[in-house]
Amino acid sequence: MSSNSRLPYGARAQKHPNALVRKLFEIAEAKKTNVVVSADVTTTKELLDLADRLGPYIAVIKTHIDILSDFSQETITGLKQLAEKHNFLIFEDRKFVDIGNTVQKQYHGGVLRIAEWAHIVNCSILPGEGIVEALEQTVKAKDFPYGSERGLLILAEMTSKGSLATGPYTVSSVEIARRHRDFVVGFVSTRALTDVQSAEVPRSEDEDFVVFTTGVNLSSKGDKLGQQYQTPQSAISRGADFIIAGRGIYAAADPVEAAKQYQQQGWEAYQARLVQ
Ligand code: 5BU
Repeated sequence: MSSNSRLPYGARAQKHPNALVRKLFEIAEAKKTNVVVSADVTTTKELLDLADRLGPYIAVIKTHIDILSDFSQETITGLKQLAEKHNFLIFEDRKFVDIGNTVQKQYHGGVLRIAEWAHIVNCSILPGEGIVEALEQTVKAKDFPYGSERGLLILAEMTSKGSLATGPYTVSSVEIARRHRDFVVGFVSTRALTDVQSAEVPRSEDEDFVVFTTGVNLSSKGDKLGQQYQTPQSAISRGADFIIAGRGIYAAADPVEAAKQYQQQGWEAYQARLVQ
């Protein structure tokens, strides 16, 4: 466990150089939640309805915008309004994995215009470091208006059975993140990666990457398609700063009650790991 994991979100917010991370930690502290709901529903109505009902209990909403059957401007406008209303951030789980020239178009343009509304996106480093540079260029462009409110997570590990995002791939993820600390705000991983040793890019004293952990579920161990779950307590004790739950919340009989339960358990586990 890193020393940062033992600090309160508020303290990390105060000394973090990245404006988006400061905002994220401030939200967590203000709302007493480290829950990210993965709102994997397939219509705009369901998505906005979930966002509005769960908004008070979450720090971030995670979307797969391309699974909506009726995506339109209304989807974006609605999500943005609810993010303001309930003070949460939007994370589009796009998992970019292509050459720089293509990901720039996928990020900024196209029908989804992800860069306009998603505070956070993620990418795999399978194509090499250029993918991070390309995405970073998009938000650093002079005419891009949301630059300081955009950040990238590197997909350093995956939760599915037999995942190949391990070993040298994970080490490279950390090295690339360390070289792009302006834009890479953290990782999607199943644990903190502060123990990753690299002679090439050693860990610096003041580095504070945010760890988002997917595959969190209170009542299930996995699904029939290879998903593997851990509990909020387990994820947070392994270094997760934010726990991501999908079906555990949105498919529950009462999603609001479920969100409150994840919020409580996530918050208690976070408090338990703080320096006493
Ligand atoms: P679930 O319903 O809690 O299993 O949903 C998990 C979500 O997190 C879903 O949107 C996945 O696409 C996403 N996910 C994941 O499950 N495992 C990973 O390693 C990554 C993303 Br990266």
